[in-house]
Amino acid sequence: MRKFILVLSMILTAFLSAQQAIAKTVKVTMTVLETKLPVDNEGKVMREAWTFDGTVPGKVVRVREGDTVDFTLVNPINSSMPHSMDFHIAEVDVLKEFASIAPGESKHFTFTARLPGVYMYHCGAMPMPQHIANGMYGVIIVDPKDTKNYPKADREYVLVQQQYFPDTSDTAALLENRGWVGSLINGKMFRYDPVHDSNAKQVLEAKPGERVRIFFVNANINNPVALHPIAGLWDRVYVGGNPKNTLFGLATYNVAASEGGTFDIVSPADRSTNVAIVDHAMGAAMRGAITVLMNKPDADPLKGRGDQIILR
Ligand SMILES: [Cu+2]
Repeated sequence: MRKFILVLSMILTAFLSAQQAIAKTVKVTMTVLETKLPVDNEGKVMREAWTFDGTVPGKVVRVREGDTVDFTLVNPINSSMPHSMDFHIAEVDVLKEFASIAPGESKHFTFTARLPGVYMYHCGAMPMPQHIANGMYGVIIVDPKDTKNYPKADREYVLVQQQYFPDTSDTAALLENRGWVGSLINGKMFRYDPVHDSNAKQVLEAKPGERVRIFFVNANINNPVALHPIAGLWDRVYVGGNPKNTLFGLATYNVAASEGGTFDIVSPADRSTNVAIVDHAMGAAMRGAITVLMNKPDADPLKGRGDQIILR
C-alpha cells in the first residue's frame, strides 16, 4: 500500500511539473490610438474612435489556461486623455493594475489566466461608458487545458457586438440608453451581411458539416444580446466560454452586457446552406447585428483559421 502511494505521488508530481512546464508567459503590448473610423461598410459614416492599436475591436489575445499574461499599455504623449485596461479574466487590484494612466505614461502588469473562457477587455477610464462606446474593447480567449468535452472546431470566428451612439460625449444619454442608432459587429453595422448591405465585403465561411465555433462578446453599453443563428441551432453553448459550463441544443442564448461565450454550430453535411447569426432583439438586428455564415463546398480554406478568426 505504501509503495502504491509512493508511485502515485511520483506520477502526480511528474504530471504537475509537466503541466507547469507547458504554461507560458505571453507578452502583450497595446498602444492607445485616438482616431476616427467608419461604422458603415461604405466608409462614409465616421465615428470618434479611441482604440487599442487602431482597430475596433482591439486585437484578439489568445492564451491557454494557466498561462501568464505579461501586459503593457502605452498611452502616447499625444493622447487627449487618460486610459486604462481591464481584462475580465485578470484577478488583480482594480485600484492598482486597472488604474488609468495619463498621456505619456505606460502601465505594466501580469496576471494568470486561471480559467478557460472568452472574456471582454476594455478601457475603464472615466467616463467609462464613453471610452467603451468609442471602441476601447476587445476579446481575450483562454483555451481550455481539458478538451475531453470540447470537440475540435473546424473553423473559429470572433464576433463582438456594440451599440453605436453617434454622440458619445453625452454620457447621460449613454447611461439612459438614449440615441443609439446602430449595432456594430466587429466595429461596423451589417459588417458581414451583404443581404442587408450590398457594401458588405465579407461573410463567415465554412464547408457543409463543419463545426464552426463563434467566440462572442457583448460589448454593448447596456443591452443584452439574444444570440440566435437563423436557420440553424447552437449545437453547444459554452457559457462564459468554459467547457465546464456546456449547454446542448439551443436556438437562442441571452448574453449579458460584458459577457463572453463560445457557440458551436454544425450545418447539414449534405448540402450548402446559409445561416444568419443575429441578435434577435429586433432593435439590434435591424440596426446592424446580422452576420451571414455561408456553408459551401468551396469555402475559403483560410477563413476561420489563424489570423482570420477575426475578419477585418
Ligand atoms: Cu480609454
